[in-house]
This record gives sequence, C-alpha cells and structure tokens, in this order.
Amino acid sequence: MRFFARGMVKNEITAMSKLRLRGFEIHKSYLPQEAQRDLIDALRPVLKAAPLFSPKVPGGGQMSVRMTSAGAFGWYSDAEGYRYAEKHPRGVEWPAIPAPILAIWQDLTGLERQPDCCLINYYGEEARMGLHQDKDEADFSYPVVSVSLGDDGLLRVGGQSRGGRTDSVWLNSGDVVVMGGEARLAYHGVDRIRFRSSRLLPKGGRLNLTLRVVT
Ligand SMILES: O=C(O)CCC(=O)C(=O)O
Repeated sequence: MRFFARGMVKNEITAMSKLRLRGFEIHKSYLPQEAQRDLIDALRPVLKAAPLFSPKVPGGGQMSVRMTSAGAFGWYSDAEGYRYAEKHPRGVEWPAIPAPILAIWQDLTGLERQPDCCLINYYGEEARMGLHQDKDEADFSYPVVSVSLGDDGLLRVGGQSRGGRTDSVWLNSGDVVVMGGEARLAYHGVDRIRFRSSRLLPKGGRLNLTLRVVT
C-alpha cells in the first residue's frame, strides 16, 4: 500500500498508468492531488531554510530555472563548473529530504540505498532547461527519480550522445519519471512549461524534484 493512499478517489486510481519512452519510465498520475498538496507543505520549510537561487553556468550567464536542494549534498553550478556542494550558497546546511519524498524513491526503486540529494527546480513562466546528462554522481547504476508538481512541462529526451533524434512528452503535476538503465545517462531537458495550467502553486510555475545518489 502506498503512503498516500489516504484520500485517493476512484478517477485518480484509474488515471494511473506507466509509459516507457527510450528507457524513461513515466508513472503518469502517480501522486493524487492530496499527496501533491502534502508534498508542497513538506517543501515549504525546506524552501524557507534553503531559498531558491539562480545558478551561474560555466560559459557565463545564468540558468533560467531557480533551484535549491535538500539532503547531504546540493547540486551547484558557477563559473568554475557543475558539482555537488555540502552547503547552500548562504553557508547553511541543506535541509533533510522530507519523508514523503523519500517514500516515493522507496516505492519506485525498492532500493535500500537512499538518495543523498533532492534537487528542487522551480520553473517560472519563461524558464527552460537545456538538453543535458545527469553525470555529476559517482555511480550511475543508481537511477534518478524525478517528480513533477504544478504546471505542465514539456520533457525532451534523447540518447546517450548529443545530437540525433529526440522525443518529447508533456509531464503533468503528480507524474514521476524514473531514469535508470539506458535512460540514466540519456540527454534530457525541459523545452517549456504551460504557465498556469495547474492550480497547485498559488503563483503558478512548475516544481521538479530529482532524487539522486551522489556518492
Ligand atoms: O524538470 C525536469 O523535469 C527535469 C529536471 C532535470 O533534468 C534535472 O534536474 O536534471
């Protein structure tokens, strides 16, 4: 039984389905609305303790996505490169990953090993994320689990090298993607969001949580 079964209604149960796109396992409507709201409540103190920031990128410029992290490590980027950091740029430790987020990892991966980073991405109306690989972690045999909350986002996925054919799929609030096996090092990015397509976040936008094993 999943931790969020309380409050599920029939149409939410029937809407759940699993898609596979180039090895990306997409659990549509994995989180019912009440569980999505519970996650937002669990994230509020995290965002207060470790506020969102806009990372700089090595080539100059700034990411349009604002981000922060929970867990022992937080993902960080500046002119010197991409890496994991033990502290938020304000010098404070990253808050712990909230239990309901860890429960998603547990349910979908069944792994004993827990993620040590939950990267929290916030997409405002104009935010995008270019095609990239998640490869700053030590061991790629662990999957990445990615939770979508709020406005719809258009995920683009490719193969393990840059260039070539890509496919796209809209992710809606409550969808969870597992990137393991051939998808673990696949290029992926978010081309755009449908601003105000969801009412989960009072000011609109999209939150994406990615759970990673870093060390
Ligand atoms: O927002 C998403 O769905 C993907 C996020 C992502 O690619 C990342 O954090 O590496």
